[in-house]
Amino acid sequence: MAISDLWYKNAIIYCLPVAKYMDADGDGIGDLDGLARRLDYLAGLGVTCLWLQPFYRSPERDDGYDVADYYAVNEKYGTPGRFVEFMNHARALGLRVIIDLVANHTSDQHPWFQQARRDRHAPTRDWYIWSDQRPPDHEKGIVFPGSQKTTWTYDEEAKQYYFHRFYDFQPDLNTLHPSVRDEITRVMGYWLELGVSGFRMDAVPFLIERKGAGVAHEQDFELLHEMRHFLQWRQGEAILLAEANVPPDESLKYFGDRGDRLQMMLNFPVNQRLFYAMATADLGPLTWALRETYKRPPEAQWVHFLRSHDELDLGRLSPEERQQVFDAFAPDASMQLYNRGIRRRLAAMLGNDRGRLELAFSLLFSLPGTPMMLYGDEIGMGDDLSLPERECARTPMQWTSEPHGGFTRSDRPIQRVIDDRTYGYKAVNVSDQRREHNSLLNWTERIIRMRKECPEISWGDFEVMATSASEILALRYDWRGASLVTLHNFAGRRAKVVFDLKGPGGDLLVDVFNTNGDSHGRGGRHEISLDPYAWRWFRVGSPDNALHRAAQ
Ligand code: TEU
Repeated sequence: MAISDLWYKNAIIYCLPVAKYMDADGDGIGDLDGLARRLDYLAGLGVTCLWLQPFYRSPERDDGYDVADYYAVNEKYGTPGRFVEFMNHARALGLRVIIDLVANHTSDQHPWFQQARRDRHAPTRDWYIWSDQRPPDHEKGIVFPGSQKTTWTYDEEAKQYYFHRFYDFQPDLNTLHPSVRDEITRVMGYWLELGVSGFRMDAVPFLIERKGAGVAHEQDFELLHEMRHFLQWRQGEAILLAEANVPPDESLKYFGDRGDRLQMMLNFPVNQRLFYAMATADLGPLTWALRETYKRPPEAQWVHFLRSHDELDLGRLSPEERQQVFDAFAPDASMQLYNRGIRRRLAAMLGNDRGRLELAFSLLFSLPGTPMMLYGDEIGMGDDLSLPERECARTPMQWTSEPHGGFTRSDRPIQRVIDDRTYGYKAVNVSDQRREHNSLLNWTERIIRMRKECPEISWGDFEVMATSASEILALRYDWRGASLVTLHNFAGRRAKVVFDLKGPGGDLLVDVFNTNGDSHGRGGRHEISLDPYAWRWFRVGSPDNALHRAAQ
């Protein structure tokens, strides 16, 4: 396969909510036309794939993850015609677009549910999960503790309880029902026809679950194969990216042993241990997660991320480990969420410390896989903890120092633009950072540019190297005859690392970002000192990989 065949392996993904990105029509709400005006910015940053969060018709009680019509563009954001124009513009710039597929549940306002609740004999009644009695375990498996009390709620109209894994206004679909499966593929087919390159699949472990009162735990992984098969038949280049927060040993079931299910998964095992490592400089759990997620079918790919639009879920750390991350990055209870996570933005967690932010981003762009960024992190946006739950990290994008951060010309933005002294739009915005050579934004643009030229990272084999320093993560990547080494010092003090590099060219390490950073090591033995939180990327044996790449 050529790099361009499996485009997703060397992609730079950027996730954004249309409503918060850019308002073109002046009603205070971001829209597709506004986003279209920002596509040159995104292409210039080096992004190659946008992930659009739900923009469908919805009562928006869960930021659009409560879909009322899978085929309709939310009127506030635009029309189907505007969507096609936006897609056309994106395509012209070489940007791919993937969209959220929220198939585990609908909004309770979806006509399927409205019809189902009114009539026991309605064709859609069995598309949802009902019970005459409230199951005794109705308080188990709640996803949003504190905001959600049960997973079974009584519906007056239906005269039965219905099952909802998430909020009570999100009734679960019975995804084992053949008609529901048909509907899901129909929705996929519709958006593929409009040019999307695939889907971020919401809540996959729940999607494939057998649901119902008293049923034993069982998952139907065949559904993932069916969806992949359909997808590839309709559009060969399209991909499925799973949101599945599962332990590493379960991930192969989502990829499929032979890579015949989902191409990509968000790497939750690495994500939470990465934050633990940044909090403590103890690299044990992170190294474990990297090694545990090493094995995967050749076409499968992990997606790494720092923050997403949801809370930073630390649910799979031990209670002691989790507490250490809380102590370091979210000491106040108001910064924590659902007893398991952190709801802050990255810059705020890292105390707006440029050195630590660069360390985090350098890791994002060099962990073996495909990086995914959250909108606004490229300029170091902060959060507004006065907003409820996850809303605090979903504030409007800060474009300029003009009123409302240049997000809208309306006086009533959909949400207040952050305006505090450190993270407010006057201090943190795109246009100022464009003018400042060493801004976080310009730095990010440069590191993305380098990342794209290092397919060793995304395509190669990798190894967590054994070194003399426990606080430094040393990774080696080998691909088609070219090799790369990265070092990251997680500690707030200077540290020295010694390691042996085997293979051709091992005597010379060329620092790809810094003319004074090369290391010469006789017999492949290198001794390198790193400042607090410093990081380095080295090509092995040569400043360039093109000459040394084996032909394919
Ligand atoms: O999240 C699904 C989901 O399972 C997450 O809430 C997960 O439990 C959490 O991140 C911890 O890993 C998706 C969306 O990302 C979220 O915004 C929605 O609220 C949710 O689905 C319901 O649709």
